[in-house]
Amino acid sequence: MAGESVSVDRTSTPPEITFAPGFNAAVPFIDRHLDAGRADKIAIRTAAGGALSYGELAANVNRAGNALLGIGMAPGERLMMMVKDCPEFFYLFWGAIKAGIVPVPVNTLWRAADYTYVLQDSGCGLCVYSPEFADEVVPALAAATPGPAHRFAVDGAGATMASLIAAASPLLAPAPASASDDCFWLYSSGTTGKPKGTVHAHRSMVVTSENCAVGTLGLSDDDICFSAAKLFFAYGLGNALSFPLWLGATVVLLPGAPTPESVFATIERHRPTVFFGVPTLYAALLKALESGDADLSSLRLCVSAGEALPADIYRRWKQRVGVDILDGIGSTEALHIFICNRPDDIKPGHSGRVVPGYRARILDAGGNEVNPGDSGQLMIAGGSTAKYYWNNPDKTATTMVGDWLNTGDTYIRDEQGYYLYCGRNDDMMKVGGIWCSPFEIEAKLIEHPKVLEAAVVGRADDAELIKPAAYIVLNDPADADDETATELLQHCKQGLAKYKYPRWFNFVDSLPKTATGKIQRFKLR
Ligand code: 3UK
Repeated sequence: MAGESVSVDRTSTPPEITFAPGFNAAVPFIDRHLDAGRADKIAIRTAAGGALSYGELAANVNRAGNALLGIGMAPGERLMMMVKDCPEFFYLFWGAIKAGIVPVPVNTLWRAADYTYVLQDSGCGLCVYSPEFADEVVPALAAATPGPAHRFAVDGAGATMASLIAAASPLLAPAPASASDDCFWLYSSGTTGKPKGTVHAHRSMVVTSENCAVGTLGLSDDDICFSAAKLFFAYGLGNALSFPLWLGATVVLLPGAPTPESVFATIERHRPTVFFGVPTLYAALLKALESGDADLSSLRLCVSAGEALPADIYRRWKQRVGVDILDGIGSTEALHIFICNRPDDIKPGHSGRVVPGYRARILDAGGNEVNPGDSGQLMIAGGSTAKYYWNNPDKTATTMVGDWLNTGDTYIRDEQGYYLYCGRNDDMMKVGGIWCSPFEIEAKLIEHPKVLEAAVVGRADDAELIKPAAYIVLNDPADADDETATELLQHCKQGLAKYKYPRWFNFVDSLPKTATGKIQRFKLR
């Protein structure tokens, strides 16, 4: 069946992917496994102990698709999902796609005002939410004008999505689509401005799975994947939903917040082979390992994305856990990682090299490609980039330029082709007329044993000139004094260019972050 819908020739690099006319992404990700003899293989395990086979998954995807059509959803209409990491997320997401409906998973940590905005912006016909999020979603549904015609909790009392799914037929033919048709949206989590509905085609998940999961990370159907990054995030959606289902592997779902306790308990119980996290979480896990122990022996590979992984965290993890963390940069617009370290090719403190299947260019202010060693704007191109931003032709025009996607990141490529992250373009500082990367200073601060996390932003001094200011979370808050500030200053002056040392040290309890763990430097400015 999959052979008919999409074929992949892996004898070339990048692999050649050919989509058949009528291609619907649900066919190779869900239905193919029945033909491939995986009906009884476990597709999904839940942290609490549930297990679901590929056969059951396929039947429930069909039921969900039929339930959505039964409610009156029409092909092309949007389904807004505020759903935690659970099997129903899979049923709804894939059931919608199979029925030609467009799922739009959104951040489950948002507040009512954010939901009101996306309910209106998307013009969705149905909103489905986990009851845990009702306090924020229900008021948003009341406030949205116009709001969706239909709304259901996933489960709980009364008529729920779960009861509609259970009552629906397990047979559903895929809606004919094409590789370039709209398939699903994700709202990109910008640090400024309103979130933008980022529209992905049916081909996108096939391309990220082949380029990243198969071609770069080397995952296979033997792997058990566990992503601390949630499914609503493009990173989590790849790690835990598209990659395992492309490979015929198994995914472990943790519905709640990823804390060191819950992450370690899940790894010990389900013994995943691959773990996906963000740098902040790796730092917290390392801190927890200082005073406790955890059996992480099942892991063969760890992956980090979302923000740059400091070399110090990479080294400490490698030393303590004995496993590499592969850092890679991805984005909602590219859907997943497009520059990445590889199991046999790691440059700590760097994002790695371009993932086969993507092209990258670093441009100066005049739009010309810079020389190796010089910084500029990173542009990327490849088969998984978003088609457009919903309702936002201006942002579409400035971000998606022909085949190229403007990442908004400043990068340096060295002679060997390794990419070094230098910050968001909007976070870069000019200090004494020279570009200065907050990330470089943060990485230096994090090396200091007293520092847990650090964020650096530009602040104007008495002369109204921008200088770096540091916000620091200490491992031990009792260390917050002038003596520590002096120690950190000395530490920064060793090894950093003179203009780069922070002029102010602010000790704080926590740093403002997006739901996906990115430091919101603009909040500190
Ligand atoms: C930054 C990184 C340095 C960078 C994402 C993996 O993060 C993801 O998507 P978002 O749309 O943010 C994209 C922006 O985040 N970034 C991400 N990874 C790194 N910076 N090193 C990294 N390793 O500014 C980028 O433009 O939230 C990550 C897979 C899918 C994703 N959507």
